[in-house]
Amino acid sequence: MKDLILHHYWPSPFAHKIRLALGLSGAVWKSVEIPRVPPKPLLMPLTAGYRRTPVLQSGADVYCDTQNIVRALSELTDDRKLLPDDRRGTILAFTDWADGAVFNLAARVVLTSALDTAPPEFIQDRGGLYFGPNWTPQGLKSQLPGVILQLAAHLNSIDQGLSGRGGYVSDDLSYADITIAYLAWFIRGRWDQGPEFLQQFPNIERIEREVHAAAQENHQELSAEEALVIAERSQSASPCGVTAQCGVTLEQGMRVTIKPQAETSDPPVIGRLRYIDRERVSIDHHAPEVGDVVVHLPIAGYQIQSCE
Ligand SMILES: N[C@@H](CCC(=O)N[C@@H](CS)C(=O)NCC(=O)O)C(=O)O
Repeated sequence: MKDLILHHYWPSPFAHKIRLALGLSGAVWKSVEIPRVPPKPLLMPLTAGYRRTPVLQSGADVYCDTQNIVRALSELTDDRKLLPDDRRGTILAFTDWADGAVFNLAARVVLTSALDTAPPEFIQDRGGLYFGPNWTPQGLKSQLPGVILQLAAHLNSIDQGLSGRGGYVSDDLSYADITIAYLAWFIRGRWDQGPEFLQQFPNIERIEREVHAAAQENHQELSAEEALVIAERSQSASPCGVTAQCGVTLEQGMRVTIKPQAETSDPPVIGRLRYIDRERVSIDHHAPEVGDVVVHLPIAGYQIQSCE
């Protein structure tokens, strides 16, 4: 297996999810630190425009979005612990909801409480990513009590789902539990009332402790420049082909743009369509710094459009 290279920064909650996943599967990985806000000049050549954190690189294959990264990780390491075959669909549906609805509420709480202290460019950037173009600081502040209530309602249902079982979908810890653990880690660490708020959810706190205790720490530092050289010297292992699907007219080789389905300020990812299955879309991308690479994104949650 090629080296697993994680492009991330340490305070990122989504990156923490993947660090926990790497830790639970016992993988050795390389850490490349990237900036918290654009520009990200040593990441963009790899990602064809994808700017979010984290990104997982394996040679000349570049995996964007944590749902996609976890699926790739389980394939690359041939380890089914995170996504056991008989629970895979349930876990992916749960984590999709948690990363969307629940994370968004947690991000609102964290960002609202940081409005007067965090650097303005950080607030501006994250507001556009998570709340669309029309958000205002006053709007966030006046909605805060209702947002906390919604967050507590969702966490309460997760907490109830955990009673009487070791993990969320079975007695063994899986990617579902990692998702619960990263949300708790984010709320605890970035909101001053987070530790007190979480005490209402003892099962979530237990999962947070157990996942962190089970995750092994096994990384080495790598420079962003070295990561680009590794991509340049590698060849993608990605398959080609666009599986026919009812009503879909996209074809291999078409130039496409890929953007999150939600209204966000994310720039589009642009490239030539290489591969599509039920879950993943892959595009060919070329940049002088890395030569030819293949960028992989999930299909669920992203809009793929021909731009020929
Ligand atoms: N759906 C994405 C969301 C990732 C995400 O929003 N990550 C945050 C950091 S926790 C981010 O990208 N923030 C902006 C940035 O890092 O430039 C995933 O699952 O990977």
